[in-house]
Amino acid sequence: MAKYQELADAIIAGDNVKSKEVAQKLVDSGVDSSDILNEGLMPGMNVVGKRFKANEMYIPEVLIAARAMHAAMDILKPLLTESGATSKGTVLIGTVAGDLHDIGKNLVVMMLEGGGFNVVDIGVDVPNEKFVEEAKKNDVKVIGLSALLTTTMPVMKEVIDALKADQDTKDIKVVVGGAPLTQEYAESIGAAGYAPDASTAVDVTEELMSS
Ligand code: B1M
Repeated sequence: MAKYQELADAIIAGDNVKSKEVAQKLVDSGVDSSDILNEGLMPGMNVVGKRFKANEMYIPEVLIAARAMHAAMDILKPLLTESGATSKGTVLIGTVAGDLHDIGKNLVVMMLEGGGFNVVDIGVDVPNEKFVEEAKKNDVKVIGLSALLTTTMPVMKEVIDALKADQDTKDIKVVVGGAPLTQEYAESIGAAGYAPDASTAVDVTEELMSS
């Protein structure tokens, strides 16, 4: 029987053919889809996150690992939905208005998905009111904002203020990230969390979801 470690290793190695094959073998041998997710896929992406943080893996390798994760997820997703397995919660994420940078945001999305969250990615250059609208449409507990420009950092505060001003979204926690940001800046604009990298974004989101 295929093993969880084999799946984790395929993801770390970025082998999308192998990750799909191992996930399928595990499913065929009767292993529960959430166990495959929790014991194979997530540990694999955890290692990727840690190595990326430690500069032992670089962006292209992380993207290739994410592709392998998605290949395995293609097998698991229908089964997870069927079995009613719940994710760790829904995160809405986007790059703020005026900002087109999305490489970092996409890494955060991949790590969050690999970490077991349901992610609604609304793209780049997102108007402030769209964050509020989408938060209402989806059952969102945490919102992630990304900004790479010093000129778009202040837009994050506008989004946070707009969420706080609306009765339906005022309690949603916001986590912010992007190269020019700091913990101090995040605090000064009223964000509930700050993550300097994609791996920390998963940890911070987990904390905010459970708080
Ligand atoms: Co632009 N750009 N860019 N750019 N660009 C920077 C950011 C810049 C620092 C380059 C420079 O001048 N040295 C500079 C900003 C200067 C400033 O604001 N002070 C800059 C500029 C000026 C511009 C333009 C204005 C250039 C122009 O047109 N004159 C223009 C603006 C367009 C716009 O957004 N309106 C522009 C355009 C572009 C491209 C389109 C060409 C391209 C973006 C392509 C894309 O994203 N699809 C681009 C790129 C690639 C860069 C650099 C080179 C790389 C950014 C990147 O992807 N880094 C960048 C210079 C640099 O950083 N060396 C630069 C890799 C990525 C993995 O890191 O995004 O930091 P990062 O994400 C990290 C963390 O920050 C964190 O996790 C990620 C993974 O660890 N993180 C989060 C990010 N978001 C998070 C959200 C979270 C949590 C963590 O929670 C939700």
